[in-house]
Amino acid sequence: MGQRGSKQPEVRVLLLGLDNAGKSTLLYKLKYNACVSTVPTIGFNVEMLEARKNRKSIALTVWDVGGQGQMRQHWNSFHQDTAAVLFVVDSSDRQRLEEARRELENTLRSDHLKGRPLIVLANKQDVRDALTGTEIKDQFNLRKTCADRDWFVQPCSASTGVGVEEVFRRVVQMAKLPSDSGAMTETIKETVHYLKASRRH
Ligand SMILES: Nc1nc2c(ncn2[C@@H]2O[C@H](COP(=O)(O)OP(=O)(O)OP(=O)(O)O)[C@@H](O)[C@H]2O)c(=O)[nH]1
Ligand SMILES: [Mg+2]
Repeated sequence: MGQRGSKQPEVRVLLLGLDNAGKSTLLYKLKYNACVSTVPTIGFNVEMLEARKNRKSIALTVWDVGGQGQMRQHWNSFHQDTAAVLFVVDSSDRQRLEEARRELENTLRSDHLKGRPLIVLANKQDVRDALTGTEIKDQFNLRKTCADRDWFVQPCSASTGVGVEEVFRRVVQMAKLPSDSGAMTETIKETVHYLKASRRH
């Protein structure tokens, strides 16, 4: 999290979840209100969204990190200075729900994410027989796992846009504003440096 030259606070939001959950589709729906056709993300996508919080203009930097198996080991290099975590779940994929629960629990163990708000997005609600937000909340045992942080489950469809506006409002409402102005720039530099270095090997 940091501060830009215009003194507009920057708030870093992390989009995580298994591959195929719909993270990139959601990112572009939030940014362009368009249904963009995606390919699996190798690395990350990042977009800046403008918002208002406490009567101030803020910049939400949304980091969408690839969810495939080999990408998950890099998730922790994105944790630092995160103001809120958005964990996207494919609600129509009952078979991978347990895998998603495990990855979420691993993520929440990170020291960098201690006390950070969590929004679980029960995505793909347009698919017939998708699990509801309440079913996902219960299966993830969020009341217990998230006793030490603010959390919320938002049903949505990144494809149709249903619930996406609510996602945006929740993030702005729950994300903590930055306190350390230099940290965000340093984190971006470190992350880009790290990814460039790992591509060379
Ligand atoms: N029906 C439906 N399909 C969706 C929805 N959101 C995403 N999809 C589809 O799910 C597939 C995967 O979407 P992505 O956004 O690429 O998934 P991702 O989470 O970014 O995947 P990785 O980059 O591999 O981690 C695409 O075919 C999307 O069109 C949704 O709300 N409903
Ligand atoms: Mg993606």
